[in-house]
Amino acid sequence: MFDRIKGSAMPFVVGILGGSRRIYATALETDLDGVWEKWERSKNLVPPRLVKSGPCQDVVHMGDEANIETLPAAVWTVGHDPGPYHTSPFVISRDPETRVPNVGVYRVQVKGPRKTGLMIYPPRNMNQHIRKNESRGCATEAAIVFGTDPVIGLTAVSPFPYGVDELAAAGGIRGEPVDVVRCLTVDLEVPATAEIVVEGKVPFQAREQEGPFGEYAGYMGEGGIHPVFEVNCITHRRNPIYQAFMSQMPPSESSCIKSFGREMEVRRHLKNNLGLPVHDVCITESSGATAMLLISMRKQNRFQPLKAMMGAWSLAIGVGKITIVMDEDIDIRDPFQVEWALSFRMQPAEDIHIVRNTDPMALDPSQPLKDGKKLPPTEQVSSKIGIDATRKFPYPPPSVPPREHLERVAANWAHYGIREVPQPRTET
Ligand SMILES: Cc1cc2nc3c(=O)[nH]c(=O)nc-3n(C[C@H](O)[C@H](O)[C@H](O)COP(=O)(O)O)c2cc1C
Ligand SMILES: [Mn+2]
Repeated sequence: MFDRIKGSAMPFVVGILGGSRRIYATALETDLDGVWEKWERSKNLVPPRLVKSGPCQDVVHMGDEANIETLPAAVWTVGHDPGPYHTSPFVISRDPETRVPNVGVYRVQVKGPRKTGLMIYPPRNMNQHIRKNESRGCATEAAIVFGTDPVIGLTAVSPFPYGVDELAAAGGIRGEPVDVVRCLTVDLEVPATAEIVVEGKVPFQAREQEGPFGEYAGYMGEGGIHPVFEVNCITHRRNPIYQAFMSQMPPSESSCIKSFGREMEVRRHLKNNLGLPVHDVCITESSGATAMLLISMRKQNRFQPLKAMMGAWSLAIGVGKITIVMDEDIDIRDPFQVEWALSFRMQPAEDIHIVRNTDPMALDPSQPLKDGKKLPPTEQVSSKIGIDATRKFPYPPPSVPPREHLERVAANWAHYGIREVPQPRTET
């Protein structure tokens, strides 16, 4: 938390939801092993509860008084970004037909005191609201919320199916409804205890250049044509705290959050839908939580490693440009062990599968050029590599002393007069 920000009275916090895997677990009020179970609770939707008033509306700035430039948004990639961005906006909007709300994180580029960009990828849920509204010539009302109960932030960055209200999913994780208050100028409800709420709309067909922005892959992205948002009013707590996500070059808060969510999605699909004996799934942060997918399994036959790769590739999330399947004794979160498995359980001529004509990863700068020019995302084609680094037949015993010996030595370490006591490696 930074509490002396030049040009703003508000303190600025960053890294509070995904500064590390431990922080992420803490945000869900559990430990690393409890994260999966907490997320499973998000399936029991608990609709929000409407209350009369809330601290998020203690202070109200209407019309020209509502200046979004007073919020302490940062310039993240100095020298490359055109200006400040809000990286942790929980954007709430509503389906005009079903009235079901949605919460998503879509970055907000500050463009003026009452005008911002809203970078929404085509498959995102809010796009459907905009499309439906614009088919009737209407604007799309939205509320941009900063600083909430952590479970709301974590559901807002997770892709629930269209039609699921992320606030109801957050209620499921919490085990009690999220209290919401009505907005003052738009037909929406926002979490009553939020720090800051910016109400406004995407005017009918308002689109403009958005970006460039320092992207998840660790390179600048050019941006593109995206919706524009106009501010009606800003409400906030009496002494609000402003929240941002650290993104850009991995590892980052963004890569931590994404890897957790995507690992759980791949694991759920491989285990629950395909019945594969998967032990662990890791999507590395160095790959922007996208490119490198590691799977360990206690395989029951020689076909399952390839099935696991294909199962993961068939998901819409586009992960695993490089996918490696290993036996369950390998700790796939330890790069040393992964390289050991690749070195001695894999034959390049036999165990590597290259699949062509697959969907590309967004913003992958290695995407091939055509006639020296970058192709637009819709015309890009990529490929995938899958490596089966599981043992194909019985192996000799590993060249390590018995585990009891190692544990006895570790337990006696201090007794030998050596001060630092290392943790014994219990994996073989
Ligand atoms: C730190 C962070 C920043 C993100 N920024 C954007 C963004 O600018 N635009 C976007 O379309 N998705 C972005 N996402 C992904 C969406 O938030 C995510 O897909 C979410 O599920 C969207 O909500 P929806 O499924 O209700 O559309 C970001 C995710 C994270 C973790
Ligand atoms: Mn959604």
